Amino acid sequence: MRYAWLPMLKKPVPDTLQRPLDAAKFEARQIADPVCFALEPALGEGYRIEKAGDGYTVAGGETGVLYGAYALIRALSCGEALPEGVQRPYYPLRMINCWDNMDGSIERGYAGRSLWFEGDAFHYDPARIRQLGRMLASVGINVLCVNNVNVHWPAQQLIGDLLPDLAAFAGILRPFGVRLMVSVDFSMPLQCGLDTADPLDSRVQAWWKQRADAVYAAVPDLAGFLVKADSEHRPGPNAYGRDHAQGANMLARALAPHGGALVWRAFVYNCLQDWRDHSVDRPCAAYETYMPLDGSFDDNVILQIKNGPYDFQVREPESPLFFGLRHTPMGLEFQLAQEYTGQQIDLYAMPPLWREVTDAIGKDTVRAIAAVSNLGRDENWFGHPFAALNLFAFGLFAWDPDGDPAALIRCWARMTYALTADQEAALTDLLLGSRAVYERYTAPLGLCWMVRPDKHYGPSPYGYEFQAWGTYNRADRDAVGVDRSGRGTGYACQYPPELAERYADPEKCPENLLLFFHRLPYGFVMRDGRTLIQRIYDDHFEGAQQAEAMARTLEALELPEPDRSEAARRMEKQLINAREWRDVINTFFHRFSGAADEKGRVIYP
Ligand code: GCW
Repeated sequence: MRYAWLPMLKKPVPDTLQRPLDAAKFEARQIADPVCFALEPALGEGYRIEKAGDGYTVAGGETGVLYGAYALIRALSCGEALPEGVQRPYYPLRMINCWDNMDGSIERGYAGRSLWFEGDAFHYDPARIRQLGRMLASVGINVLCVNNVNVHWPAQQLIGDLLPDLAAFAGILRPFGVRLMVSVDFSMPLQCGLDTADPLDSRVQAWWKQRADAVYAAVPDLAGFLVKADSEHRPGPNAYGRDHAQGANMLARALAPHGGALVWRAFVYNCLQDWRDHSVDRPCAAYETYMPLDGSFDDNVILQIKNGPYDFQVREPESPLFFGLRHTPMGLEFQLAQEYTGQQIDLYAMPPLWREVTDAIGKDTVRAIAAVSNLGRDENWFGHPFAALNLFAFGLFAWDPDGDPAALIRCWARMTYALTADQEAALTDLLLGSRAVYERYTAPLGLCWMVRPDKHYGPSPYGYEFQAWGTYNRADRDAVGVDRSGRGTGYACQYPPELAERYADPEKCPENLLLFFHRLPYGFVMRDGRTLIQRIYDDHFEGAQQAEAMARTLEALELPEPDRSEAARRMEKQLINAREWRDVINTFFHRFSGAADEKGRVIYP
């Protein structure tokens, strides 16, 4: 088993080379020889690569020298110029959040079972975990949160009885520069004999302090705790009348003496909403919760915010918190696992999304970047062989957010397959365009949640309409969407004035967000003169057609096995999915609107 994007190297690392640097040297020397390595501890995660005679010198800190070895392999195998001068990561915290449960399942996992949990215990193949470490180091990912943010028993014990096992696991990844983080349960003191988890209770504070001390005695370099609190039935400070700053700071103070970070998720909303009530609008929730707390979080708290205000939907505006918070350290959360974006069956390459988000919010607005992992125990780690791209590119993007999405995709393709120039360009274009195609056949114009409940794969325009999750399209025979301008729920007003004004005006609102911000009649005339309903039909027909074209491109690539068959098998499913979306959504709107398709295509009655 090799890591996903280096099958091009002739020889896998022999098991005798257990030190990551020895392994990296072995790999780098397959590409270029001689390569000399120089340890310069002061460089930390940074590295410098220089041409030296026929070969190269790679200098760096303990982890930097590893990163440098992989950067050299990348540059040479992609035919790119060597990076000049000292290279350092843009974001100090580059993390994957693994939603792995201790029973071996993975919440929203689409690549098999957990790589390290099974049967309510740690259970893994150390050689494979070393491969994982190598894979993460090769793209600069430096933190792995080991368990699901929904902390299910016995995962609480990761910071209790299971500490020795956590320490052993950390020990395997440490030499690769990968530190662990643990998701903790805010109510844990209650399970350990206290009668409260109130963050202002001194016994609770002492309990967490003592816990943190024990954890750091076992894993001295733990990156910190990750917390999902008062969110989707998870316990939190609200139960005691305390706010999220009080909750987060209490935990942060227990970690502070050890240099740990407390990552607090901002994914907070009322998941018991009455669909009849139009006055509550879920996207407003996080801003309402956190804006009043701006400036009250301790320095070692990071508020981790999903890119959009809903939940990794196909198209969302950026969370208004990124524009509003001024005095709160923020982290940006993406999801590599394609929960709402094809589940590692349909193609969906994410680099264009990330770039769009950091361009919109300003890359220096956040100090940390995290992504929900798409890894699993499948032979190829990712289910779909191309889903590897998203982890590969995520690491490099977190290192350098100015990287060009197309270049990241091309680099991955080149390191993974030996393709002709034409094939490589075709694969790059296929992936680069995959997000737009998916958006077209599923949810154009910013319409969210028309997805099958629970599983989140396939169309179901009424699936979330009468539920408690705050996820409504409110379609009727005249119009569709929610008015989020000041005349409606007011969500658009959470943005700074210029943006708020743009979003609030259907004539100025970006078309791909039109139905996110507005409720519009089917006859609304779009900028190119088409009616809204015609645009909905066109997008679904064209999106499904583009998926067919993708299938033809894929076939022509003649990839090596087993990737060829695996990708083809998944593409067949993608086509079925695309047709299903096209027909279900078109029929849904046709039944309401009664409008015929101007082009006379088949819309089922
Ligand atoms: O998207 C939702 C998912 C949940 C997930 C939650 C979250 C871990 O459907 O499975 O729970 O988001 O981000 O907390």
